[in-house]
Amino acid sequence: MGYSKELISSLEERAKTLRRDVIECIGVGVAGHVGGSCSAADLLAALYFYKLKYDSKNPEWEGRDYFLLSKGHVAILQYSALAEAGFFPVADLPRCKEVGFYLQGHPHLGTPGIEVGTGSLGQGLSLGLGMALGLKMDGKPNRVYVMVGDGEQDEGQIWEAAMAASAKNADNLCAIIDNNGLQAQGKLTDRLPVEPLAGRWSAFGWNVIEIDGHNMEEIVAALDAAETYKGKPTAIIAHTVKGKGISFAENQVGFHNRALTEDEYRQALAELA
Ligand SMILES: Cc1ncc(C[n+]2csc(CCOP(=O)(O)OP(=O)(O)O)c2C)c(N)n1
Repeated sequence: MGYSKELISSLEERAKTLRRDVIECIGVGVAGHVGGSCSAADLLAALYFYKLKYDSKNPEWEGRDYFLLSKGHVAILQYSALAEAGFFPVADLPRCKEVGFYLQGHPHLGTPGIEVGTGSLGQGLSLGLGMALGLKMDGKPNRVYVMVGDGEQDEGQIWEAAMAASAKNADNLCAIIDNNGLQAQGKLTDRLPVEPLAGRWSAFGWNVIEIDGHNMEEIVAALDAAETYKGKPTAIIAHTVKGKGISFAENQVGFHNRALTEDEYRQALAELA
């Protein structure tokens, strides 16, 4: 696809660093969202270190692109990306969730690089659409990216936003669906199935791109294609594995938000070394 090996391997390395940051931040004996962070780590690495325009020393820079983590329960992954990108010190990550600290369990306004508060699932795409339409009205070229969980699509508000975005030709909006097949307590297929996903998004009027969400070349190509597509918003359906990169956590529902034992913590870091 024409991307240099150096670019792809540097982004893969970034993704590994993000996974390591997440594990170090969660630590031992305290619940943390290992699964949904690791499924989305490659996607966030490509967003923060390839695609998004930002100035980490001036988070309010007018020329920036907007990234909204609608599946806000994996805030820790976004904090890791923001810290590695220079928005705040990496050394602050382990203080996440400390009472009164600027890194809370879900993204909130006041943390450098966070555009909206999320965590109550279903709201991020509507918020992103509002931003995208506002940018269009002002004639600005900035783009808006929203990461949505696959289980999160059980929220009806997602589909209201999807319908409105295509009706308004919001081609500066890109939804990235982390399609890891699991939600908090089971498989989507056993709970509320969302397939056929590509057919649904395209029926709602979106340009749809399906990729392997752990293949860095496919990820950057999809982000580039979304940027140049005109007339419709783009949904990137990223097929991922919950817990990716940590063998004992991969595709395990228990690791949605489970505490790590000392042994698991050490093994996870060893696998991500
Ligand atoms: C409105 C709302 N209902 C319930 C929850 C609790 N909750 C947190 S994560 C989660 C599962 C989300 O599944 P998915 O979107 O697939 O996330 P992932 O598997 O990628 O972590 C639920 C139900 C919530 N945060 N918000």
